[in-house]
Amino acid sequence: MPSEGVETDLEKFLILENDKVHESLGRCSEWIKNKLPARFARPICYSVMSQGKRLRPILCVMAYRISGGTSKSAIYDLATSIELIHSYSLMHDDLPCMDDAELRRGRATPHKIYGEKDVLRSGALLIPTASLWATMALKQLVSTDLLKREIIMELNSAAGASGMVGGQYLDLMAEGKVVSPEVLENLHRMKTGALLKASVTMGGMAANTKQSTLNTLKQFGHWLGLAFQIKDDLLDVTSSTEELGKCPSDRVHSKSTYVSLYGIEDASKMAEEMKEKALETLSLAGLNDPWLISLTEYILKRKR
Ligand code: GRG
Repeated sequence: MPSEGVETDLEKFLILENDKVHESLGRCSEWIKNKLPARFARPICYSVMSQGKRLRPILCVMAYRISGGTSKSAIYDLATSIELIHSYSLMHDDLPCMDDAELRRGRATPHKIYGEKDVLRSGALLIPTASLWATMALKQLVSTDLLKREIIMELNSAAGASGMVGGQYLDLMAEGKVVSPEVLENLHRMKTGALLKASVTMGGMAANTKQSTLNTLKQFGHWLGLAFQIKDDLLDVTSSTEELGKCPSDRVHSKSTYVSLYGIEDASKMAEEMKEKALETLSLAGLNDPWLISLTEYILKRKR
C-alpha cells in the first residue's frame, strides 16, 4: 500500500510491475523468435521490448487484484496480450502511410530501421499472437470455456472496428478538418479509450468478479480513457520531443484535438473532470484501492 511518499511509492510500484510485464513480453518475444525468420521477428522484438509505460497491462493486473483475483502469475501473460495489441498499433501508427513518425519511446521508429514492408507485415502478426498469448494465459486463470471466450472477445472488440482500429480510421478521415466535440470524443473513446477500458475489464473478468464490479471497472475505464487521451493531447503541445520521446505532433497532421478545440486551459480542466469522474466511480462502488487511485492521479501528472 502507498505510505507517506505516495508518488515515490507509486514509482517503485510501477517499476516492479513494469519488470513483470517486461518478463512476460520477453518470453513472448523468444516464442516469436523461435517460430519466425529473423526478418519478421526482429521488428517485433524491437518494438515490443522498447521502454513503454506499460499502463494497459498494469491496469489489467491491478483490476484483477482489486476484483479478488489470487495472484496467479499467468495474469501477467493475459495483461501482456493487451500490450501486444498496443505495440502493433504503435508500429503501424508510425508508418509513412499513417503518422510517418521518426521517433517513438525515445528511439527510431521500427520502419526507420527495418523498413516499411517488414514492419507492416510483422506488426500484423502481433494481432493473432495477442489472442494466442491470452488464450494460453486463460488456461491457467479461468475454468469455464464461456468466460475464456468472453475475455478473448473483449480484447478483440476493443482492438477492432468498434474500438481502436475504428477510432484510428475516424482519426485519419478527420485529418485537416475541424470536427465537432461529439465526434472528437467518440473518436478518442474508440481509438484510445477502448483498449484502456478493456484492460481493466479483462482484469476483472479474469478474476471472475461479479457483474456490478465489472460495470464499475468499465465505467472507470471509460473516464480514465478519456482523461488519458486529453492529457496526451496536452502533452503534445506542452512537452518537447525530447521529453515525450516521440514525434511528430498532432499539429503536423492538422488533427483536431482537445487542445485545438478547447484550448490548453479548458482541455486541462476537462481532463481533471474526467479523472475525478473515474475516481468517483471507484469510490461509489467502494473500490478504493490506493494503488489504482494513485495511478489514476499519475495519468494526469505524467510528463510523457
Ligand atoms: C488499419 C485504420 C487502421 C488502423 C490500424 C494503427 C492503428 C491500427 C491504431 C492506432 C491506435 C493508436 C496509436 C492510438 C494512440 C494511443 C495512444 C495515446 C498511444 C500512446 O500510449 P502510451 O502513452 O504509450 O501508453 P507508451 O509508449 O507508454 O506505451
